[in-house]
Amino acid sequence: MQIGTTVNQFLIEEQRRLGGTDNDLPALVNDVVVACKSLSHAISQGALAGMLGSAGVENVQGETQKKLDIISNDIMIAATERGGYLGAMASEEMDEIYPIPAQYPKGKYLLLFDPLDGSSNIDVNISVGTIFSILRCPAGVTNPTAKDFMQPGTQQVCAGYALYGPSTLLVLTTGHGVNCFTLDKSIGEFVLTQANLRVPVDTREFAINSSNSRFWEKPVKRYIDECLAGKDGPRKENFNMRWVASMVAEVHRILNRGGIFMYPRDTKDPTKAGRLRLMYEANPMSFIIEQAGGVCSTGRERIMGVQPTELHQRIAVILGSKNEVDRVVAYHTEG
Ligand code: AFP
Repeated sequence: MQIGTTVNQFLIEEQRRLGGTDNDLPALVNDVVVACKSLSHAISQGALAGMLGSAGVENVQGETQKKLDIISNDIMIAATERGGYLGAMASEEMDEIYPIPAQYPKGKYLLLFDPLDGSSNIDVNISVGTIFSILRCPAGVTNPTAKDFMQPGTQQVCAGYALYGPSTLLVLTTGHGVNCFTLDKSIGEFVLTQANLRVPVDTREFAINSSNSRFWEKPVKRYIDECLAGKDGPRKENFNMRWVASMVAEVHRILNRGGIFMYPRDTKDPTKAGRLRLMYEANPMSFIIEQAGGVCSTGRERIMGVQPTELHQRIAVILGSKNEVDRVVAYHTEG
């Protein structure tokens, strides 16, 4: 019987191929993978296990937490806090960083995650995901604080997401390309199903929440209006639109067939630089998209080049097929 390449085998073989000797990173990713397998089961139970609905409390973002937001956060912590690979972790669902408890060994990595992205979809059975990013603890730091997490996206050593859809997928990069694994429930392992994913440089499909159009800045409005004008407009092409309201699902679609995803800065709340969070949404997704040949920008600068100042800071996100993102950036430059 042929068993595919598991995530752990893939990472160990990648280390061997690259001459790496760090077995902690594959082991840490394996702990994250265990959390994603557990989450996949919990999410698939839905109402049967009383998993749906609101938890009746708000998170640091001021958003009402779903029961599964809290459960998924707890699962990720429980799966990763004991391994000895982390100095601390940070989550969309926790105000402050989570230092590794004294009873467990500490390690050289920092883990950041959005444990349940797209959770507003969970009660209506639409795909959701988990996004994670791994940074190194700064040299000599044994008790990391929030300031040790303030590293630009270019410092990530690994990023990935799990997509809980018709099948459960894990997409991963360690800086050497992007690979996709599918959960084979008959053996309880994610096995390699797509190697070296590449984002097509061109697309005729955009993803944006158009209900915000009255708040958009001029360059974004110009780009979308041109797409909507179709063959009779300046683009001389018809465009399609998608909006799932789960970033993980949008990014996965773009990885597979191209596209441009936009959650730009807008005037809806001038105090916010955007809706999405830099550290555990924009940066890991940017690492993945860039590793697959795509482009990720705020419209004015490369997302992974942004120096973070706060753990939960928000940022504008325009990512996907190179030629379309470049066009939107050019429109921002033109003003
Ligand atoms: P939730 O996790 O609160 O559902 O937000 C999902 C998300 O962060 C991202 O995954 C979506 O692309 C985006 O927000 C959807 O935002 P809108 O609800 O404004 O469309």
